[in-house]
Amino acid sequence: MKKVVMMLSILGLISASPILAENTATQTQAVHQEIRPIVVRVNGLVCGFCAQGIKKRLLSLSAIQSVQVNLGEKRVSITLKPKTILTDADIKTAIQQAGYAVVRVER
Ligand SMILES: [Cu+2]
Repeated sequence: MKKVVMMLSILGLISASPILAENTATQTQAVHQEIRPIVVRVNGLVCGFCAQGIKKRLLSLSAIQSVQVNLGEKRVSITLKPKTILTDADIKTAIQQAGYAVVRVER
């Protein structure tokens, strides 16, 4: 009986933690939809203002579900909507239109 109570309190702690819950959700999505983000290295991406400009431009493309920017690594992660296609050229054009240059696209 003691064991059951302990298990329940551990489970309670896990579900109460938003960070762990988010990680679990991301992993579940990766397994079920097999969607891996496209990683784009961007030159000149140095501050939050750059990040917002790039995000806004990319999110205006209908194939893109979400955009995450890592300023430290000058990296933009793009997640596509299911059953959509986005070419490297599409990405390069959009980022150029935002005023930045793509170093490379990693898939
Ligand atoms: Cu900036």
